[in-house]
Amino acid sequence: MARNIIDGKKVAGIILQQIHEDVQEWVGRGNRPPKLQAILIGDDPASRTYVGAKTKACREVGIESDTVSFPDTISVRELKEEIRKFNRDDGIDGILLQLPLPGHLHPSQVIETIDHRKDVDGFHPMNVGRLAVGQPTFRSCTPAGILELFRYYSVMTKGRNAVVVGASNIVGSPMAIMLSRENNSGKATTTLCHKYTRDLTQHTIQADILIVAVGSPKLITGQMVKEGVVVIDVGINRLTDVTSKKGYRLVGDCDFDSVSEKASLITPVPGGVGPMTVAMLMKNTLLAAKKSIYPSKE
Ligand code: BQF
Repeated sequence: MARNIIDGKKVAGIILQQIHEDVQEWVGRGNRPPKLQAILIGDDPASRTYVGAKTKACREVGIESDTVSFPDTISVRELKEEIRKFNRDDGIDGILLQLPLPGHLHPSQVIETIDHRKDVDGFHPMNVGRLAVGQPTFRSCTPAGILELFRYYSVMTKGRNAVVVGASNIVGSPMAIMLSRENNSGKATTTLCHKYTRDLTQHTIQADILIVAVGSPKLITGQMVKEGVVVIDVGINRLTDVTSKKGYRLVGDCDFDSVSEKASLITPVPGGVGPMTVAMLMKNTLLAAKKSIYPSKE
């Protein structure tokens, strides 16, 4: 790999190896293996791929997993009832509701049904709220994985200008919280840009650290960033490509060629942030099994 390219696959592998050892130790002390319950709704091929990647990671680290699939015609009531069964099941530590949901199911309404102690995605308002006030919590996997990459590559965030583009509940918003907070966190001067931001370049050009999670291919070009910037590209966009065997190729939200010329570090797509997201889900599932965030009352 070129010297300025972040190898997310490698770092995720190191983290998964550590989690595997931690799981073995946990089981060696007489505990049952952690278990992740995945819920897949509809037949979106990308969603199926993501669930497959997660259950494969589970196998690699010794976490048990089960996947239930429901048709995209399932009602809110039925889905909530299924989730409540998993909430009550003591053999399940973490519940993964694969997103996006079909249009008639509102994610926030369904996510609130998940027991916050099993919310290994970190999307429940209880966990987001605890993140915002600096309490221990299940952290959203993608932003948590990005902080791990900073740790591995010794990217200092304290006092620096971090610019996040995209304000989703999954990535941008929790990323901005993690970067901006003072305690056990990023300590960065943080700007959160979104679709109403006027003159995006005015903000991105100031960034020491730029995180882009929009879903818009090549939104960020070399002219929009300054020399030496650290760029984290969260976008995964499928572009039609008849010359590739799958019929498409993946590109990020950055124009890699022009941005990488100026960046001191940059994540590729694929092989950048994606594998870290999956690794952090494994970490959260182990934390759930150990009841590390929410100790059970005796
Ligand atoms: C890689 C996701 C958009 C919408 C819903 C490895 C993943 C992706 C890429 C992965 C993602 C993206 C996930 C790579 C989970 C990350 O090698 O580059 C792993 O499995 N992800 C998801 O569950 O839902 C999404 C992106």
